[in-house]
Amino acid sequence: MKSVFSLIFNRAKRVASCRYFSLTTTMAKSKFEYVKEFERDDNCLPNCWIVIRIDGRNFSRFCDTHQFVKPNDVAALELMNRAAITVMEDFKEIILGFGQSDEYSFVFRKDTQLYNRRASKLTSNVNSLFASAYVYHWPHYHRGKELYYPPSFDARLVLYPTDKNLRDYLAWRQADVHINNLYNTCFWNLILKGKLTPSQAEEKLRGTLASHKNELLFQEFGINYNNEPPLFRKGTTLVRKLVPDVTGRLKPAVVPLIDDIIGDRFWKENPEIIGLKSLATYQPPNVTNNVKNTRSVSAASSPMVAKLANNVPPSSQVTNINSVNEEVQPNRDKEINEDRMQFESERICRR
Ligand SMILES: Nc1nc2c(ncn2[C@@H]2O[C@H](COP(=O)(O)OP(=O)(O)OP(=O)(O)O)[C@@H](O)[C@H]2O)c(=O)[nH]1
Ligand SMILES: [Mg+2]
Repeated sequence: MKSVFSLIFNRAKRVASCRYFSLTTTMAKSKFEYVKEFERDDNCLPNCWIVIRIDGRNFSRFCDTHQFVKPNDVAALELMNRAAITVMEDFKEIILGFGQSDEYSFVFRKDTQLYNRRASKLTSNVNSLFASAYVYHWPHYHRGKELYYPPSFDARLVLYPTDKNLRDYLAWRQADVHINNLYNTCFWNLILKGKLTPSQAEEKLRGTLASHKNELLFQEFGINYNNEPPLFRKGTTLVRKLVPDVTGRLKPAVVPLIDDIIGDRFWKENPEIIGLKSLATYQPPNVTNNVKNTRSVSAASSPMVAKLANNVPPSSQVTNINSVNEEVQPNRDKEINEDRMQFESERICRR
């Protein structure tokens, strides 16, 4: 009798404790869940290009600490490209990347539904993958050079409602490469070869136009600015193409190009990018007509980047034959435009 009673009692106790447990957890959920109400929706507007730009935080110090070559460190630029390629290999809805110095821009398809177009999700995921890839690939690009402290990047997301807005954004970033690089090439030549102090070099360049800087480089140092490596003058554009693998089968790959993306030609030759069409097959540039470009760029491309685009040789992979004409025959209009851009640019960075 006693044992039957204790059996019933224990059972009742178990049921009661289970009920109590589920009641308290339910209560806890309902009691605290209200905090979710503080979260705001940040979905991007539909049908707009989503651009995320990351930028190295205090990279002036980071580059000094790690003794990057001034004004352009090829290994550092290639590492930026490698980190960006990692991002694009993961986020397949990025249609184009553009990078220079310590920054990279990523353009998402305007119809992407990734993360329900939530701005914070997109921005933070792209940014953190870029930063971790930068650190992950550091040893390969800076062989034997210690990474003294973890780099970090800021990130912003901007929406561009029209194709023109997007192209103007990319043109703005590429014009920035040109303005900064021309200034920096003059600045460091004045210091390293001209033996001026940084403040003397700064004084000498203050208020000068692009045409004047071109002249200064040529007259004082025998440098034709147009022969400087295209990587330094134009930045890197990452696009998706179909590239033959070792067996000849076409596979999608992220391909680094060094090309003018300000003018119409690039967009006419690669209409699938903005048109959101199927990938086009990568067309290696005509090597005969591309000697000048190949020479200067091959020094700036790595076997690693070449491997990424499925065995396309580095020199052909990152050049474009059509940019040769622009470089050989810079016209006056272009120069005037550059001068104007320079005046308009309030941010001229010195390295
Ligand atoms: N030596 C060297 N420095 C570079 C190179 N690329 C970028 N940098 C440095 O990175 C800086 C990038 O400019 P900013 O992004 O405006 O400056 P920042 O110091 O990163 O400052 P915040 O972005 O505002 O945090 C340049 O001014 C250079 O100091 C390179 O190839 N060589
Ligand atoms: Mg920066």
